[in-house]
Amino acid sequence: MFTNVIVKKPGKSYLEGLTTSDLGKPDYDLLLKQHDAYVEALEKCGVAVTKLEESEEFPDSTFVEDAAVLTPNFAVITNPGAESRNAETVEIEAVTKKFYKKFYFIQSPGTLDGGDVLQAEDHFYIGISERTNEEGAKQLKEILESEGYKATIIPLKEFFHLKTGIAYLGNNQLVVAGEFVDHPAFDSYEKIVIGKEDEYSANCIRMNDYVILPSGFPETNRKFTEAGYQTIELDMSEVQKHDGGLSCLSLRF
Ligand code: CIR
Repeated sequence: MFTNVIVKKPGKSYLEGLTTSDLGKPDYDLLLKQHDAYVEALEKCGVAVTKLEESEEFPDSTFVEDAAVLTPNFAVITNPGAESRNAETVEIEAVTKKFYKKFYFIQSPGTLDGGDVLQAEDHFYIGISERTNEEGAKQLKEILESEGYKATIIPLKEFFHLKTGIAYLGNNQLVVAGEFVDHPAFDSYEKIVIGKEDEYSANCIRMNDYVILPSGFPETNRKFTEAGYQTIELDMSEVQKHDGGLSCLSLRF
């Protein structure tokens, strides 16, 4: 069960943020509406939502997931791999201090984005990506193992972040797309496989009694419903334009 979530309103500078997509310029007013709907959906899932104000100096800072890895007993402040995002951790460290006493830090030359970290019960998977380097992944693995968790490092081939293509729903069930469908690291899980054309919907979040997924993927929704989950669909078009997904917009703990 999650009881808390941290989100951050996107600023106007979001439009100047990082992206590799060719989906066009985001519409800021629509983005704000989509962000409000996201917060509303989280509230429906029964969590207390801490809402941070926008900060124009950090265009990508609405993607709060990348600045920390939160577990029940401790917080890890990351060292985000994109230069323009690196200092987003200052605010996230300050706000997580309201909830946590025990902190760890990923240190340079290690870099790590929270989007590269997936927790499945007591096992963490850590992607090595354009943003998370081997040193950062190793540091996190050591921290997690020192706290009694298992940790596996997964070098990525295609996905932007690990969680771009994988989600954990609970009950030993993973949602997997692309390079993770046949990845041996996930052999012991029951898998809901997402096809190539629905890949964006692999970044979904299990929030207490619900699974939240992006709208426009009826096949994914059907698979989740058949697996027994109640679903909430959210329009994520303006977030997707800047390489973001549902998980990126919140820290859940
Ligand atoms: C970036 O390039 O950093 C942002 N435009 C998107 C970050 C998405 N975050 C995530 O997948 N955890």
